[in-house]
Amino acid sequence: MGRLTTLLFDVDGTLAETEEIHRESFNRTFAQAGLDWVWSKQLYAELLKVTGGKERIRYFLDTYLPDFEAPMNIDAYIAGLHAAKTGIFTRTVAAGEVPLRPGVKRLLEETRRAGLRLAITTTTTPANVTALLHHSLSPDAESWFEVIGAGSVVPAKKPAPDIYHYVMQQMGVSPAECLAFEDSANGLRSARDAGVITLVTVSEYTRHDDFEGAALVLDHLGEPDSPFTVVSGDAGDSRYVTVDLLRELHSKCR
Ligand code: XBP
Ligand code: MG
Repeated sequence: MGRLTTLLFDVDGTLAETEEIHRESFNRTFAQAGLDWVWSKQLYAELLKVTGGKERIRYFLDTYLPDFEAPMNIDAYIAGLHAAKTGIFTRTVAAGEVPLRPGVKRLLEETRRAGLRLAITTTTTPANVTALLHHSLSPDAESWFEVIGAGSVVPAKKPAPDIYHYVMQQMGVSPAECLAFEDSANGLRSARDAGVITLVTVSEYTRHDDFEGAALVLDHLGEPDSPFTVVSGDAGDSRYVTVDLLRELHSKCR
């Protein structure tokens, strides 16, 4: 049985409720490009089943606008739209408009004091991670994470386990010594298929996902004055996530 040494954090929906900012960034990009595409909340909830912004645009076109003719090679066109969208998203984050979810900063600071190793395992574009860590967590926060596994650094995005395999390989750790934090069924599947125990905090677009296989499902990580609600699993007498709770969860699930 491995002792818990390493925590692996998803970004969108886990560190912060970012998907509405992504959706607005996509829509502003489409408008600036002279396109009449508008992704409503309802449509975006369906499109979120496809991870990766470029893959999501491609799925949208294939599914809803199969006759769309791009003014250039379609992959280059999508890449151009996505680069513009990333610029809008990172500028929004840099303006300080994206708060971290409850308990995230408190728990990260506690895990660092406890000597646990930290990494990021996300589908999102690296520039988005840099902006969020710098502007919403701390100017030096990128250095808190030994590896930032993000975007197209792996061939297959979540729910494939590639990003978890990549980050654990870069850190030289085994799945048995890790615990993952996720918010979606895609993310949970990715972590579980990589053999990693996973704690889920549901987010605004994922609260109705199937979280079978999660060690614990909460509404958020909690604060001393703002306890979490257990959606499924057993958190004992804990009312907010601490290093002790993570260690209990890890030893119980190995
Ligand atoms: C969530 C995603 C990302 C974001 C959009 O990533 O699937 O695609 O929705 O970001 P995770 P990009 O939950 O793994 O952090 O447009 O940069 O992909
Ligand atoms: Mg996520």
